[in-house]
Amino acid sequence: MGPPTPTRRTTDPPPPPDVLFGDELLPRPAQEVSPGCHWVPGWLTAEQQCWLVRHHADWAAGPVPAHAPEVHGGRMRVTMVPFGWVWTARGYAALDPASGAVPLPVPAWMTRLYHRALVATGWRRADEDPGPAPDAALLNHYAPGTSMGMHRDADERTEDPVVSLSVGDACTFRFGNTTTRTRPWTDLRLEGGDLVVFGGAARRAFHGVPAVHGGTAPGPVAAEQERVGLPGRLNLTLRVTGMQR
Ligand SMILES: O=C(O)CCC(=O)C(=O)O
Repeated sequence: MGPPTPTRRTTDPPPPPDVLFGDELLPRPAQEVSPGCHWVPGWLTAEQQCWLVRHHADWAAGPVPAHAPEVHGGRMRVTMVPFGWVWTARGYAALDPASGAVPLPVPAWMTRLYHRALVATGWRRADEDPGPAPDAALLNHYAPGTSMGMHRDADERTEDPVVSLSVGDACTFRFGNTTTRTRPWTDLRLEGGDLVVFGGAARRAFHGVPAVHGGTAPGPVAAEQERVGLPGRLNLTLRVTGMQR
């Protein structure tokens, strides 16, 4: 379910061979990258991505404003908008330590996306109880040239899978192993619209984003990003923390 292939008129000049035989025209089947890590290319439509881009500024304004958290004395390069719980390097907090504000609740549409993503990747059947709702979401913005180091999602008290959605520019997503930040790992090129879900044996695997590839967003999404002044990549992650209030 990728962006539509542009139709050519017979009077158009033939495309150059690098376009005619471009890698982007190869199908990208869903795959299990490593046991428990599932990748579904093109899961979000361009329209859904545009909607997320359009609303980013509303969420980024607060109550907990978009911010780059401090980790080990340094500032992350990615800005985050939290929903449900505020992620900090010391774990999840009910209030934003900087502003004292309570984050927005996780909206119903994110819960629906979480449950649909688990069905799409085989973690649940469509006809069974959908399981717990995500109670923490992070909307990350990667400006062009930014990255995220290798880390693992270890602050949640449950083993429920993490759902991760890409919007806008493509990135290199590095999915590693559960014991070290180093190899073995697999580098995936995630395009805008791709879904990754990791749970089970992959739930605590190290992962990161070493590169965002500027100017690669699907056409209509790039146009919306330009319109609202939000170049780069968005990533929405949905998690079940197991935290009690
Ligand atoms: O941007 C991504 O694809 C991954 C984000 C991530 O690793 C995180 O939020 O923990």
